[in-house]
Amino acid sequence: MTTFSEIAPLLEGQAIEVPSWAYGNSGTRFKVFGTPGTPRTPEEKIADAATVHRFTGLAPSVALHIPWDQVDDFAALRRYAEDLGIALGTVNSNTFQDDDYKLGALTHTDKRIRQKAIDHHLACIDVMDQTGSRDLKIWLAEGSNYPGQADMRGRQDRLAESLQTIYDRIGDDQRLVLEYKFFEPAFYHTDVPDWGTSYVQVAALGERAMVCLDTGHHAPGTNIEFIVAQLLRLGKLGSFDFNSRFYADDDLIVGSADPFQLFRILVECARGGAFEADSDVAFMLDQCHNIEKKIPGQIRSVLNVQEMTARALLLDRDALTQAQEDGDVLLANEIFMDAFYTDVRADLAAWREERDLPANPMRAYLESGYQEQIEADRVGGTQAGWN
Ligand code: PSV
Ligand code: MN
Ligand code: MN
Repeated sequence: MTTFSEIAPLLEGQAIEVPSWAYGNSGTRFKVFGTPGTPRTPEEKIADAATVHRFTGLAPSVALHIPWDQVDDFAALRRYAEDLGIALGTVNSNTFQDDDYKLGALTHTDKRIRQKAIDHHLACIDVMDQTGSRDLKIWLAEGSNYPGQADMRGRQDRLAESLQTIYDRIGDDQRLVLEYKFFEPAFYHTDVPDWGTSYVQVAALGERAMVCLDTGHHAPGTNIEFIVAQLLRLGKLGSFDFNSRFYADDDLIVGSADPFQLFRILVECARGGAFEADSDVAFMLDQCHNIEKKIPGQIRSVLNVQEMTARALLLDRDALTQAQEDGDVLLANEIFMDAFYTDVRADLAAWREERDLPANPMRAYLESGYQEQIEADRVGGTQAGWN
């Protein structure tokens, strides 16, 4: 049996990066509902991210999206964040909102457009140099809608070339993480649709190029924990974008649609050493809060990850290995499910109190007055950047 006090040290180091865009208004193509108190500036998004960290102790950094979080002085933005007790994290590029990129960006047949997309990534690296960010995260909206529309193979070659130029500019302490997504906005083929393609592309670049696994970017029924195991085995799992989905790229609160799937993913993380102090795996959220309040939505999200992490760490690995080696199918499954069904909420509340954190971060936030304050202060909050 593994006890809660045995896993407490591993929980200590848990850090879940929050996305700046989670604090902006977002929605679907049908409607973006405004939420009172929505940030109007990158600084206000950072202040909200810092608030999530203050109440949970779990979210010490916030990811930026360029140009959604464009400011004149990124060094000043970094100081602003640090004064609030958090760091600026992953920088996300954006090559999906410019008319030039309608038929591709890093894969485009036109050299001028490819260069424009490459230059945007180089500008993102300049930002990282100022913000102290380690990771450049690239998600590409590239692909085609109709068979015959594009030369899929030629696009892979151009992608490799463009990524190489970007990678060559990455600093010694920085990384390039390439995210995959099986469809949307392109519907016939996507240039980086799966972990295999992402792996092939980053493996060709070098050690500091890794795969980003967004939990919402797989076909229904995909065994995501298998992909986690494989990428950890290959030393190429750079980061997670956590969220939940029922149907497509829903970007719902992580752990809300299928907590058991989150548990299974985190079990493979534990198995693969991703919670060890020397692990480089970055845990991030990539979510939007379309109808719920954003800060409570983020608080619930990081708590869901913490709770499932605790349950995954409680898995009695020795007993499980024994049952597996004995070929005891049902016992192995029972041991696995026992960990999943363990209620860790009281232990986590006590654990937080020992660390001067509120036992119930959600309630503490709701009682803090922060929400009422931002709703009164901020008029005309901006959209997340897209919908
Ligand atoms: C689009 O699918 C997406 O949700 C990707 O997951 C990116 O990580 C995110 O947008 C931000 O660019
Ligand atoms: Mn993502
Ligand atoms: Mn997505």
